This record gives sequence, structure tokens and C-alpha cells, in this order.
Amino acid sequence: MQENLCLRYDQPAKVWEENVLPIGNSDLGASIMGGIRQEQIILNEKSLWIGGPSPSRPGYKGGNVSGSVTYLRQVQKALQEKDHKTVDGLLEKLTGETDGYGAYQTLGNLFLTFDGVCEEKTSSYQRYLDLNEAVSGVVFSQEGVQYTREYLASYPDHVVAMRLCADQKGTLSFTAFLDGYPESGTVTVDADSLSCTGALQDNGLRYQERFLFELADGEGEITAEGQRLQVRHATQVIVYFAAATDYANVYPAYRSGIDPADLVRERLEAAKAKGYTAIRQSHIRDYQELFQRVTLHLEEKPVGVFTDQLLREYRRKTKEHLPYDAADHYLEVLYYQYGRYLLIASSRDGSLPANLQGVWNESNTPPWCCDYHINVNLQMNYWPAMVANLRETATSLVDYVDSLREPGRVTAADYYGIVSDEAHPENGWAAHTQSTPFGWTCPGYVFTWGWCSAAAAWLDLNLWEYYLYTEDTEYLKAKIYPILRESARFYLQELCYDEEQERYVSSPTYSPEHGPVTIGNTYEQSLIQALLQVFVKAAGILGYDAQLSGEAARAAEKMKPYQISQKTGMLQEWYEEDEEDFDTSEVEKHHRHTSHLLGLYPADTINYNTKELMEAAKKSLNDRGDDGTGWGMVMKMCLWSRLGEGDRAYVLFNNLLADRTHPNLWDVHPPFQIDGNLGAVAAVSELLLQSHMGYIQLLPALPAAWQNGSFTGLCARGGFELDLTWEQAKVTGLVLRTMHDKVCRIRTEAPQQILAVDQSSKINGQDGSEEAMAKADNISWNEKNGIVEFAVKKEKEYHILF
Ligand code: FUC
Repeated sequence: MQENLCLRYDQPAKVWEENVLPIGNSDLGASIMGGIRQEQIILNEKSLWIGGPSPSRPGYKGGNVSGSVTYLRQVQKALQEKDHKTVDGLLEKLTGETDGYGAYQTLGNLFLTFDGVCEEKTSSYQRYLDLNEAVSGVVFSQEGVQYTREYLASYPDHVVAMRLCADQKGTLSFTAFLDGYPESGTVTVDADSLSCTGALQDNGLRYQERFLFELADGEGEITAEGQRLQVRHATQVIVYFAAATDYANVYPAYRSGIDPADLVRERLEAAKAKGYTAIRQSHIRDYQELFQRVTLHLEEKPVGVFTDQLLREYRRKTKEHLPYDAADHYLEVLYYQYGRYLLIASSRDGSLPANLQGVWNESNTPPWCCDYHINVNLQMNYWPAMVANLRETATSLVDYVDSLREPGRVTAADYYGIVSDEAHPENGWAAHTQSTPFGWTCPGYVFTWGWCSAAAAWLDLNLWEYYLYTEDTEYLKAKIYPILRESARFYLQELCYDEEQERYVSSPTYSPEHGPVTIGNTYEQSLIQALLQVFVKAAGILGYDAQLSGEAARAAEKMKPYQISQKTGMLQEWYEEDEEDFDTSEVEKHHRHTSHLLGLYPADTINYNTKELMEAAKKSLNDRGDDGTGWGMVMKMCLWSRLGEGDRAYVLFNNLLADRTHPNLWDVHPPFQIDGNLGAVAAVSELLLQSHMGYIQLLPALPAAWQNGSFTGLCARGGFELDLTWEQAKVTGLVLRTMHDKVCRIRTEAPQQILAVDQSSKINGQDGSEEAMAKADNISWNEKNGIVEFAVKKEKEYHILF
């Protein structure tokens, strides 16, 4: 376990997105302000969305406009004829509607106004979020009384639980009330609970949120007074919070038919019966099972200062180009582990995936509707899931992508003429830039940000990573493969052969939010090609669909996604880039999206074996510069790490922390977007470990600033888990575990010895005694390519000695 992973502040939060401390169990989110006299907790339930099907919108069709394929054909023809005027005139026909898009809503606030407590008389105030236990709290003293509040969000028990204490008998008195809840809500106050029940005006989605108050030691009294609950002369009060809606991610009605009040009642009754201490224990056990799998040390020193001070210091040093010290490295480690925390808190099996803000939202009109953007953001949210040993957080994404298939078939039919019917079931699904929990897959309402035929292919690559890291063939067969196959069918019909370009192309294409409308831009070509190649591999593993797989292989080969500009030597973003009449009016040198480089990361078609493409990608990346939005910087970090340039990636990490991080360590686009937090976990991991080349690479892009360090528990493709230590940038120790009996390949200098330790002897506390050790089987080291190969078994742990 890694000690001292805690965000700390000496003041209450002032601004939600800058200062709050978030807790969550994926379905529920709570952001804690930590006020002294008045505590404010902003609450969320992830499925509380307006939009989608509704009695007031009987024709809801996910925004799809029937017959749009006619215009697609016209645009394709006009593009081929280079008739840009006609293209421009038709683009508005390749869009979707807006009605029913909706937005993520907030459940509002719980306010607790404390009697006899005031800011002026308070001392020793602390607000914290302990990442080791996923527990947040507030502590302060006033006139000899210490007040403590503790908050946690439990995944196993489906509640947020709060414990409010005073250390002197009978000194805890407060008023509790709700505010900011949906307009349609009715507040009910009874002997020991506050609740808000209603159905959203927009779509009739039913919801309930309820708070159950309990006097832990019987001390004090609770009374209902109007819309408020009064707690007087208590010493310890427990509050359980549960919330639910009748949403279900099932097309086309998206309703469960279950009364949310029933779920809430069951959960609160169970919570009360179990009690705070047991809930706390189960929560910590559940959370730590995931969180503790990874530790990271970068010669950091947890110092006694507050997190916002650490961040200010880091910013100052970055601006003044001063060297970082152990406190700065502590901030880096904290930021990394906070990203893992945020993913666990906002994405667990059985719920919707993490949205643009995870699960936390204080507004009914949040930026970008707090939706599921799939031209980078949702994908980035899940980049850390596998490498940072949190595969359980990824299944919500798999389920979500699966749920887009049925509505996505309507989009495929309306916009591409690709129809699924009895003769051609599961014949293709499409999705574009933005999506919602109500199956919104049509193009956005403006072509130049809304059209994105490759969005589904990109999502599919995330799912494939799940397989690569686990090699879980059953899950591949049951969940992932059907999605990949349907995508392959879609793209095989969507692609057309372009005589002039002599390749299969997607058309029209628009590089995310950048440049002109063209044929077969690098973004679409590279993602669709990667998806087709992945499908071929998956079909091969399962022994399925030989004919389709053959077609996919042939098409992929003829897609030729990459061109190097004869003029600049850069990897082109658009095929037509070097042509005289190429329209540069919408090209931005420093555009935040680096969509033409996705073959380098997260895909692997640009790699150490394609040296020219690597060089060209590097030139492009240099041209884009080191600035950007939060997620834009993270994207570049990942790209530099795949180029093996750790120091350059580190500059971006420095800039991310210095310029794009709020005091509560939330990533700033601006505004707050969680993709940068989560993506940065993947980016840092990628500096230390890569495995996309068919072998494991240790410290492939180590920044000079991290000369000495260690990690435990990072994962490599193939089902491996690694612990690594390094000194003076050289590997000094490596331990490897495997999910499968197989051959392991690591690129490294010649190891002196590889010892296989029985895991059971370790578990029995014998710590790998000499007797338990035996040399690993079949070790070979190839001097030419520097790869060591040896057979591994899942019951053993391998200690590689240098
Ligand atoms: C993408 C980005 C924007 C923003 C939005 C949520 O479309 O281009 O910058 O992050 O998603």
C-alpha cells in the first residue's frame, strides 16, 4: 500500500469545479464543499438525464433524419468532382436534429446549517480526500469542541454515507434541507428523513433521492419542521443517502419499469441495518481491492503542506524553469493516483460509463450537456483502465457501446443506407461525435463538428484493448466480438473505392473539429483500418466469420491511411494537403485535436517498426506545439511517450499540472473535464511501460526527472502484471505475474537470472524461500533484438534479476 495519498486543504471550497472534493460509487456522486457553518453537498445520480423518448416527444428517433443517405451520395460525388460549392451547400443535410438531445441533470444540494458554529471562532480546519480509503472529511475545532464530518460513497451498499460528530456530548445541532433539486420534485420530510421525489418534466423520468438521519448513540433529537429537519443536542449523527431513477439502458423506451422509490427504500433499509462502521469497512475493502493494485514512487516526499500550495509551487517552478523537488514529485504521484481514484469512483460495472465530468455535476445546463463525446473524450476516459490495473471499470464502457448498436442501426440506415433486417441482421451500427444515454448516434446538428463516421471504430479499439490485456476469450466471444463484427460490416459497406486515390476511402470525412471536408482523411482512414485489422484478429482467435474476415483484411490493406507531405515532411492530416488548391482557411496550426496521429496512440499502426512514419509524426507533433486544452496536452503526452521521448512528454505533464489543473486537481479544458485526469494516468503509465509491439518494454520513455523510482501492479498486454524498480534510469528489479500459462517476451538487457517463485508460498508468508525458487523454463535471450523470452505459469511469480 502506498501511504500518504491525500488531498488536503485548510479552507472550505468556494467554487464547485475548482475546490470541491468528489466521492462516488459510479451511480452516485457527491461533491463536498466543506463549509464550516453551512455544509453544502452537491449530489448526482448518473442516469438523471433529460432528453430521449418522452410522452411529449412521441417521434423521438435519436435525432436521426430519414433519407439523409441521398445527400451522402451527392456529397461523395461532388467531392470526387472537386465541386466544393455543391459540397458546402449540402453539408447541412448531413446533420441530425436537436430535439431530445437532453443533458445530465443535478439532484441539487443537501445543506446542513450548524448552530453555534462560525468561521471566526474556528481553528485547525482541514478538508481532505484520502485516496487510500476513498473517504473525504472535514475537521475543525471551536471553543474546545472538535467537529468531524466523514463522507464515503459505497459501491457494494449503493449509498453515500456520512458521519457527523462532535467530541463533546450534545454539542451537535443543525438544520438539514434540500435545494436546487429538479423543478418537478416534491420534498417530503418525516421523522428521520428528507426526500425529493418526482418525474422530470422533459421526459417523465422518475427519480427519488432520500436522506436518512440516525442518532448514532441515541443522544439528541430529530424533528421535522416544515421542509427541514432539525437535529438538536446530538453527539454523532449518521446520514445515509440513496437515489435512483427508472432509467434503463434498453432501447427504445429506456425505462426499467421499477419504481425508484422502491430501490431507494430497500437500499436505505439495508444500510441502516448494516450500520455505518460495517458499510465503511465493506467500502474500503471493495475500493482497496482495485486501488491498491498499483503503487508509484518517483522519489516523492509527502510534505505537510496543502494540495493547493503544492500546486502553486509546482506552477511557479514550471513558469520559472526551476528544478522540481521531492514535494513536486509527490504532487505528480498524487495526481496520478487521483486519476485512478476518479475512475473507480465514476465507473463501475452495472452503470453508465464516466461522462465528461465523471459523475459529478452541479448544473442542469452543464458544458456540452455533460454527455458522452466520442471524438476523443469518452475514449480517453478509458485509456487508463487496462494499463493501470482497473479492468473492472471498463465493463461499463463495453455495455454502453453495446447499447449504441440498436439506435446506431437507425443511423446507419438513415445516413448510409446500411440496413439491418431479417436477411441481414446486425448489419452495421453508426455513431458520431456526441452520444447520450438515450442512444443518440446521429451526426451533430452542425456538420463541421458533428460528422464523425469513425467514432464507433475508435470506441471499438478501446474494447479490443480489454481483450488484449486480459486475453479473456469468453468475454471477447460474448460481448466484444459481436460489436466488432457489426462495426466491420458497417465499415465494409461504408467505404468506397476512390479511383483517383487508388484506395478504399471513407467519404466525406472531417478531422475532429478541424480543417476542410475531404475524402479519406487520416483520422478516419487510420481508425477504420485499425478496427478492420482488429476484427480480423478477433475472428481468427475465435475461428469465426472467415469470409467476412477475409474481406476486412483485403479492405484494410487498401486503405493506405498515411501520407507524408512532400512539402513539410509531416504526417498529413488530409490526403489532399499537398495539392495546390487545398483549402487551408479552416486549418489551425496549433489545433487541440491531433487526430491524424492516432495510429501512434492509442492505435499501434505507427510504431517502432515504421521509422519514416514515426519521424513524420514527430514533425507534425512539433508543429502542433506544447500548448492545448487539458485533454489535448494529455493526448500529446501519450504521443510523445510512444515516440520514446519522455522528456518532451514530461514538459506536457508539467504544463498540464501548472496550467490546466484546478486546486482540487480536477483537469481544466477549460471548463472542468475529467478526460484529462483519466488520460494522464494512461500517459504516465505509458512513460514507464509499453506493450504494443508484441513484447513488453520497460521504461520506454522515462523522463530524466524521474531517475529513480518504482511501481507495482501496472499491466501489459497479454495478461501480465509487473512490479519494477529503477535506479539512475536503469532497471534494477522486475517482478512479473501472468494471468495465463504462456511465453513472455520482454525487451531488456540480458538478465542474470530469472527465478520462478510459487505464489502460494508467498501467500503463506514464506516470502519466496530458496526452496520455492526454481529457474524459469525455456529462457532465451536474443542479443540482436534484445528480447528475453521465457515460459510463464499463472501460479508463479517471476523475479528477473539484472
Ligand atoms: C470535443 C472537443 C472539445 C470538448 C468537447 C467536450 O469535441 O473538441 O474541445 O472537449 O469534446
